[in-house]
Amino acid sequence: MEKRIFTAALTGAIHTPSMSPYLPVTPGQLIDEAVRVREAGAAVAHIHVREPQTGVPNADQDIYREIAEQVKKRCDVILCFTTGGKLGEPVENRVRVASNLKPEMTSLNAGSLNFALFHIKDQVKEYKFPWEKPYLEMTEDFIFPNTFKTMRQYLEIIYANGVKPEFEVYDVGMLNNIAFLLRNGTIRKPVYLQFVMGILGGIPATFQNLIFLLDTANRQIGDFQFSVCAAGRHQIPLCTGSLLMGGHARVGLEDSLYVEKGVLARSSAEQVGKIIRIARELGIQPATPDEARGILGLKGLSEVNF
Ligand code: KMH
Ligand code: ZN
Repeated sequence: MEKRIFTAALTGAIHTPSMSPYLPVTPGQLIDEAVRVREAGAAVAHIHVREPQTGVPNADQDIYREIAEQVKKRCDVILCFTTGGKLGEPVENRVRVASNLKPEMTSLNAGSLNFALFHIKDQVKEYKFPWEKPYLEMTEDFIFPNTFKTMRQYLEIIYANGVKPEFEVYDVGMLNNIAFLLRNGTIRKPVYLQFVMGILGGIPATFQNLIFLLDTANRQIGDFQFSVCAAGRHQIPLCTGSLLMGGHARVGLEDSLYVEKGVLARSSAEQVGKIIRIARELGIQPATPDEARGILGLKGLSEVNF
């Protein structure tokens, strides 16, 4: 039986609290969600944090630490912390979690893009918090900055702290960025790619595009591990495509609030359960966290700073 890594992205920085009552916001909710997705079969939980009262995404180092320590007490899930943070977070804040917690893994966004959410603002009938609508609206004029200098500086910090970068690839040109940074020695092999498909400003979530991404990565990078996540209704189809093409899969409320058409997911664990049911039908088993550590070459929980 083939083992694949299932990741759950618990809250992210795209959706706002008015979009779903199930979006975890407080440290307690995020800790419980991390344990739940592990129980459902995920090996990795991708972590963003938010201001507990209002749900504004932030990069609060105390909240990251609280989540890391409490989750570690309760289960062995791999924690992959975001270095993307909220839209508009200063670049120097986003990477601090790598040096503070020295986790097994963080995200590393592989290039800049128009990260646009303004088109979803009308899906919400009534906003609970005054920050939500302006946060979505400002993205009409927003570039998510991940310059070559930022990527180099982040990678220096990440590797110095024994962290494995998970490269978030939103479009095909970002594979060129990774290939360049491999050639000049900034990135170390083995490479782990997370294809993030269907963001407005990035590559559309289609099977043709997934094949195009994989084909380009094969030519530009050579050997790599990859996972796929996709926005909204594309989540489960593209994750299934990844499994069929030899990849891993990421689900979670960061990427989609639904578990099926018109039905809000009550937890990221429901989406984990769904993709793992599909995987088993395909003869694929979920890797345990320790098996995922082996596949990705992670240092292990004994080496983290929490
Ligand atoms: N926060 C978004 C701009 C990551 O976690 O590194 C992108 C994001 C990626 O969530
Ligand atoms: Zn994220």
